[in-house]
Amino acid sequence: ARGMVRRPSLRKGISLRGMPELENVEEVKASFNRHLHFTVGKDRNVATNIDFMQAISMAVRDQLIGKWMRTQQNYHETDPKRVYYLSLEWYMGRTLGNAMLNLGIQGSTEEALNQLGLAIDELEEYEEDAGLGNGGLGRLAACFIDSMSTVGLPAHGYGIRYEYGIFKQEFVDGWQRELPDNWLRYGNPWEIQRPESTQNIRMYGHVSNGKWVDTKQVLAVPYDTPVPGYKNDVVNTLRLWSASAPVEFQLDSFNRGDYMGAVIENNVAEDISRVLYPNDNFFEGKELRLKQQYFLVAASLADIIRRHKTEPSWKERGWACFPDKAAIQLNDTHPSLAVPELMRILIDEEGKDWDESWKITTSTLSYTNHTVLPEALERWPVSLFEKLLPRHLQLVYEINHRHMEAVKAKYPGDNDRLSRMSIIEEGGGKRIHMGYLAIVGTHAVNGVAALHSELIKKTIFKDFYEMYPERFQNKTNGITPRRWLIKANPALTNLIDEKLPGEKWATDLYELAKLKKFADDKDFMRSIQNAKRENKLSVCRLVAEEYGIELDVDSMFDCHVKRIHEYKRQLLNVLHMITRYNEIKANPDKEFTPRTVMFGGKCAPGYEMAKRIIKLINNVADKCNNDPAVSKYLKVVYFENYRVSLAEKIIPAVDLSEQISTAGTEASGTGNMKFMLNGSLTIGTMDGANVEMAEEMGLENIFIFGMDVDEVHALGAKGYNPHEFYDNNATLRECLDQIRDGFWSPEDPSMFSMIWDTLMTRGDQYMLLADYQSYIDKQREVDEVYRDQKKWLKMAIHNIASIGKFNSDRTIREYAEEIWGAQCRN
Ligand code: IMP
Ligand code: B1N
Repeated sequence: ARGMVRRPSLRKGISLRGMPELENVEEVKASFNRHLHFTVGKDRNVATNIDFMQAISMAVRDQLIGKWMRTQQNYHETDPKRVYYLSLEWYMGRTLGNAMLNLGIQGSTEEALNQLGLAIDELEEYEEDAGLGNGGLGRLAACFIDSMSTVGLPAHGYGIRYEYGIFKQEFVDGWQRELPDNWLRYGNPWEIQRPESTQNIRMYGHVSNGKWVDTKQVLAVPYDTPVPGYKNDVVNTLRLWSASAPVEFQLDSFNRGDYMGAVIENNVAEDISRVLYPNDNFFEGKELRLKQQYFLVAASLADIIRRHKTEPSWKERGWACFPDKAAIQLNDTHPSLAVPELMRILIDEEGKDWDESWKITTSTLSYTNHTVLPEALERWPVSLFEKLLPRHLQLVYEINHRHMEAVKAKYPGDNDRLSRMSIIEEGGGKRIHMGYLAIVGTHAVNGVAALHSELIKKTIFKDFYEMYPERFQNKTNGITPRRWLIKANPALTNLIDEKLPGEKWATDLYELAKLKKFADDKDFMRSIQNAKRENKLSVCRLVAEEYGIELDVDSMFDCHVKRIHEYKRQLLNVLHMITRYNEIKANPDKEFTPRTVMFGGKCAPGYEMAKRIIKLINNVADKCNNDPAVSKYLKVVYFENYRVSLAEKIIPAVDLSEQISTAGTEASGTGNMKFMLNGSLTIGTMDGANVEMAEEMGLENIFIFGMDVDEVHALGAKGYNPHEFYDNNATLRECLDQIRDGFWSPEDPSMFSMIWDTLMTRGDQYMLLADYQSYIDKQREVDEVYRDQKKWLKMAIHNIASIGKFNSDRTIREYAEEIWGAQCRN
């Protein structure tokens, strides 16, 4: 019949953790059939694969609902301290596979569908990614909410239900093209609309006699998604707000009798949750973005306060209990309007005085910084603020006034410091520095890796660290081993299960240290090699199907996947590929270690330089892949539309992970950890969490190259001149000249002149040339080790066994203990 999947599953026996239970199999079958019939409204003859996927999703969702209600009811009854994670981005990816895994019903579901002639792993491919994020920051929120449920924290995620997530990337002639991500087109079986919990949000207007009046209204309608912990019966909630126009929205137009016009104008209000801003590590000061931020903050705070007012502790102590019962984490400064908004609620609506309000606000809120890049720091023009949030602007001024008084009292006469520390930046149009506001208005600020947390104390927030040293903390990022190992890599999971029976390691990754004793074990090494090969073969099939390129499964899979950004230095990788190309062409009889260099990643639609870098990679790929003399040693693949679900396929198949940012620029990185967990070796700089990975695995097990942070700063201070490196390095010079002269763009010789200019005439901000030779040398060493598969495998096993620290459960326990004061129940 049409659209039916009849082949047996590719997933060979899902190990012990997913053993089908007969009872459950029957229940899943019945539930699937019921949903197909009654919810989807189709029978087997006309149902499509999307219908099947939706029916099985609802059957799985049903199994979550009871646990979900019991969890929430239990929170209500026991009234524990709750954690609220506010984020403009939630990069969740797909939900079905993860839900089955965490419920422990993978095996039963697979078996049930198998008996119905359907393959679960194929149906899973029909689910759209929830792409409500750009990259690391949004995916971190997703890993964190998985971990918060798994460690048993009473936690709630809050975000925006964007109608369009991160754009779909296509290549046209090697250039990136952006297409809208209409992820809700077929409906979303995982969300439940809660119109009864709608919040009314106000904006614009003005302040008169201390009152915020003449405001425009917009409704925030919540949609809840259940977030199950790993086999612990806990189900927390991710609540995403959708904008909707109230009846009064266009009252003027209605009154004028312009009914049609008024209804059509509703779009303006509903635009607030239309689309995710596609910037990573970049601040774009657009009014609509500020509206999104306020919309999230206002709706979430109102909902949080509404909830606490129904709790028993409130009846006894009122607002005094609030900081004891709620911890609100701000994911970067994007939701930092929470500071003035909570102050507004307390002062204007609850009638509290300033001091009490300030105490409640600062002791409830805390802030995570994710970047030191100046172009990413949010500095909103006061004029925009004044227009959209006039009352909040007054409050920010008052906060700054009191803050300035405190600075004066601590540093009498130090006027330089005073002006440096002002939340309001003067000169060239006043701006509000949201980072400073977030530090002043919270009790804790943390960086996301040890190096990064030290850097913010020494650079962007130095004055604030000197004034409030006790507020500054580190919380090294982590990743969830459920999605990134057990779900993504069943082959490796099975091997670990054989050595470490039981469920312990799935939540305590430190358990994997016990694998160290097998790093020399011949059988285990062979099994690990076979698992990697199996995963590589899957990617070979994918690449053959999608791009018609035949890959050599035994070549080294060298992989650079992340957002395209100059600081991440994809260009440095390109220089390595070109160097290789030139070397192969110059030495036709020489043998090389075969490599497949893989790229993946989107760039912001307006980022010109990044767009050229993408085109350059695609041109290099074409030339290498179509030259038989080169392609036997060097193939290049640029995966289109890299996203969470594609990462789950690629990462388990990789031999070498590229983590090559200029030291001091990548706050943490989390992709680095995903590769390490999946048995790739890393070539990288001493940046972000790479530093701690090197510490955990030992410098002998990672390929570290290039300048460290101190050297980068020293070179910058002394005056960096890329020409010195160009003049003194013939192979480097050849690569750069080729880029300048059109060797890589015969269709338009000046196509990449912008890249040349950036490096050679505009100062090479990220110091690629300074790290070039060190990188090339280290890549040679990588080749050598790869030829010694025994050594390679030993290192890979040792790396996997050293992953413990990078479990996001560990990160979340530290937040709970050291920032939130909340109890983990598991
Ligand atoms: P919320 O946390 O207020 O959004 O409510 C979520 C869930 O908590 C509800 O669906 C109930 O399970 C439970 N709950 C909240 N308030 C009450 C109450 O007053 N009585 C009983 N259960 C409640
Ligand atoms: O946050 C990740 C880190 O692992 C990465 O190193 C870091 O680059 C990333 C503005 C950002 N920092 N800042 C952003 C995203 C969107 C936006 O509009 C900034 N993303 C990061 C998790 O800690």
